[in-house]
Amino acid sequence: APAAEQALIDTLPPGFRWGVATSAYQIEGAIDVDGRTPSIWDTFCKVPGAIDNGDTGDIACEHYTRMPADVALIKDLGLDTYRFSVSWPRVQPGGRGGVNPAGIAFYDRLVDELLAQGIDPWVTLYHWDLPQELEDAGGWPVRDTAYRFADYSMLVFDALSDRVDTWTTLNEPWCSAMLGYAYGAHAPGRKEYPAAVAAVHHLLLGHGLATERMREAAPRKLDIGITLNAATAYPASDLEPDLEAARRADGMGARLYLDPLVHGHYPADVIADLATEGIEIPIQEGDLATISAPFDVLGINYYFSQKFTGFGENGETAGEDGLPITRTLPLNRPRTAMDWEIVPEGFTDLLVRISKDYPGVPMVITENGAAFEDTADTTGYVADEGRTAYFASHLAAVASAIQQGADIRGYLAWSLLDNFEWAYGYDKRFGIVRVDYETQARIPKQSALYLKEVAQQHRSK
Ligand code: GBH
Repeated sequence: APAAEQALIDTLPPGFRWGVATSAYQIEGAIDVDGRTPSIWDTFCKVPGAIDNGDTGDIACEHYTRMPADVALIKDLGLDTYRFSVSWPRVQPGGRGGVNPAGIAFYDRLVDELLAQGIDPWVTLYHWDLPQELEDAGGWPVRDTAYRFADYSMLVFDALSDRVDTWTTLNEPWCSAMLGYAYGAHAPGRKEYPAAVAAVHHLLLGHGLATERMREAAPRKLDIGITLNAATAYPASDLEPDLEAARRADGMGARLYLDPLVHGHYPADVIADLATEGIEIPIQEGDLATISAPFDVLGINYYFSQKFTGFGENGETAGEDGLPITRTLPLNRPRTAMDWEIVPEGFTDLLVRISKDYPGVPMVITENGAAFEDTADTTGYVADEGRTAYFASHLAAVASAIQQGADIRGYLAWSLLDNFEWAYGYDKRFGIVRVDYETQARIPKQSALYLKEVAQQHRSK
């Protein structure tokens, strides 16, 4: 890493956690074995045009059968934490009723394998694979789904909490709600904005219900939390419409989640914005107390930040619908293969800001990483300088935030393996380990060795 970045990385505090993350549908494959039923992603992948190249998670990285070797890989990389998600339709087919012994057995073996290798297991209960039967009953826009989620969570908790210390309820509820129900880019592919806002509330309610029940049943002190995707929304200028656009983007992207979780109320400005569109959050009595149940760790997934303007192309400040314009403008930075701009200082700004506005909430970076068009040499080695540089600059950004007072306890890279990148299919590679999809061979990239070294150096200090 450049000297200035390395100097910052050297200041990361003792006890800082190093790891990698994955999610079930993106790596497991084996979609129809051991009693698993379809999730909304199995269904969505069959919709023509929904996924680039017509890709599906049917086979993915075959992690379901290759799990022990994948755990050995994490061990070889010298990382101390592995964050994985549990597939709801494996553990509780159809989303209701008792546990499916064959389904939970996989995670039982995974946890044992991790512990045997000295790796700390970190469970995410929901990384977007809702059982299709629950979507058929209305999905997240329907209140009952929150209760179904809490019941499912307890099935997993009862099976694994004797060995797992760290629990995340939801991964990025913004994505589940907005990409899934407003923009239609993710499963279930609906485009119904009011339903998406209801989904936000029911996801948060599900988080709160599950948190309360897990806390109650916890056999010892455990870390329970939620993971949010967040970014810094920079205004394009100090002009009122630009400031307003950044406020709205930050409101819908971050505060709509953080405020109820930490402060126990939805942000008044966002409620007012929604009201102008005739949308009301379906809050019932007691919901906000449940949603703001104390939690131990806030997971932050960061990829990039954006600049916002409230002006349209012709200087207008309202769209044809009469609503204010919120539009992104380029920051003119280098981009990853996702076309996402590389904005490490947006990471620092985000973390410092969260630590000020939501004090007393310890954070862990539960995902950070980048897709690049990796090329392998004749030996298969992948010299992914772009990704390696991305990790270095973003680790330095985390260290800088800590210097400025943010309480950040660890860093988990996204992702262990190249995998099924949702609507982009297998074309976009986020892995620190290359997957050859013909042979399923795993080939560590340069960035994996970089992370191994940084973690080693840090521990030896
Ligand atoms: C994560 O989502 C996922 O948790 C993970 O499964 C996935 O593989 C990984 O990222 C890589 O994509 O301009 O409207 O898109 C991150 C998804 C992408 C959500 C950027 C916020 C910015 C808002 N994030 N997005 S938008």
